[in-house]
Amino acid sequence: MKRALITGITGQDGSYLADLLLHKGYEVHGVVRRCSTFNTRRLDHIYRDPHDAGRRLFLHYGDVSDASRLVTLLAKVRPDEVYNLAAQSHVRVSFDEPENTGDITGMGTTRLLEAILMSRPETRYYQASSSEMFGATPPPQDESTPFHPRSPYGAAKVYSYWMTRNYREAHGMFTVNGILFNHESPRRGETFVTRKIARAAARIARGLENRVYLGNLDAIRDWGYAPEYVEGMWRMLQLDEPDDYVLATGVATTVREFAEHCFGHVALDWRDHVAHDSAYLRPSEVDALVGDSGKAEAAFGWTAQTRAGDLARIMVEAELKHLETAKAPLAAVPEQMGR
Ligand code: NAP
Ligand code: G4F
Repeated sequence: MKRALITGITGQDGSYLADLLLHKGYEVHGVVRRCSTFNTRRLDHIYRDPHDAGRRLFLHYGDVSDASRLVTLLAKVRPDEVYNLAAQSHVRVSFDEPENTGDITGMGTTRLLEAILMSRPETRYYQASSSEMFGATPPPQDESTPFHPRSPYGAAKVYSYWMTRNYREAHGMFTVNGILFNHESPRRGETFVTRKIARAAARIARGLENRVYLGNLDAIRDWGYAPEYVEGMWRMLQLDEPDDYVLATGVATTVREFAEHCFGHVALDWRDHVAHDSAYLRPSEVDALVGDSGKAEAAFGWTAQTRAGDLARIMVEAELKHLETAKAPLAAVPEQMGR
């Protein structure tokens, strides 16, 4: 039985990756931050009581800011594959917390790579790199496009990208960068724009609120469906040789068009319900990200299947279902936190 360790297992991608690896018969170990509230909501459906015989999901407290903990964890688990998905992953928040973002999204990678090098260097390593690294460089973007990050988050991911390559070149480790364009799902964090819009469209359709405040509606993103992207992560670690790959749909959609899709799905006109708030603008914006994942298709046959219109439908449907089943509809995300 193969053994995998996932940092960021409680996040959107980590939870889908855990689903996939359990389905493939892996023993899955996840690093969870100690919180005063439960942060394992996205894992509820696969969680098994520690006393159950035969369980294959194991959660361990840890933090990528804590190097000694990563060393003891790697020595204990001795995984075949490590997926480093942990990050302060919100671009707007990275302008408020540049140092913390550098520590977690940047230095966290080095701490983890070093712990692997010390304990079991033959471990295969996946780094969650990002299209945000391309920043100001115009689309289409692929593996040879120069980086020009436009946020502390993007800069931290560029650092992690190069550290991942350096451990490959310097120490001969099997390390890969998956350069993933935006990918979304009903498990997306509530303050990312697709989830924020889908959630608002559903709540407005049910009469729970009337307006959603957004920032830049002109931004262009390449939005895919998260479960397809975690399959791509896994495939990268099954190749004969380590390399770096872009995963994207290749389709450009503006924030405005995504709002049109979501509100259209509940027969509403987005213009009646979307208002502007400059609090959601970034000090420097990434205007357009549209990826070319031809290299991944050629190397391991990966292509994105779901496009923005279908994604909007999936996300709005999930929000409507949630409202039907929730005992009391959850409160709106507080404005100050709703980045
Ligand atoms: P996410 O939902 O924000 O999940 C981030 C995960 O990192 C959460 O499990 C979070 O734990 C964990 N984390 C944060 N700080 C940590 C720390 N100090 N130590 C340990 N764990 C920590 O992000 P996602 O959308 O799943 O993305 C997964 C990865 O891919 C991230 O690295 C992200 O930057 C990158 N990425 C995402 C996209 C995308 O479109 N989704 C595109 C390109 C790259 P809590 O649950 O406790 O907060
Ligand atoms: O949903 P977003 O916050 O995602 P963003 O900034 O593209 O970052 C996501 O994708 C990256 C991959 O390219 C990941 F690496 C990163 O971890 C994260 O998952 O914003 C998308 C666009 C931006 O241009 C933003 O300015 O939507 C625009 N936007 C407009 N109004 C808004 C809002 N974004 C947010 N979060 N909230 C708004 O109200």
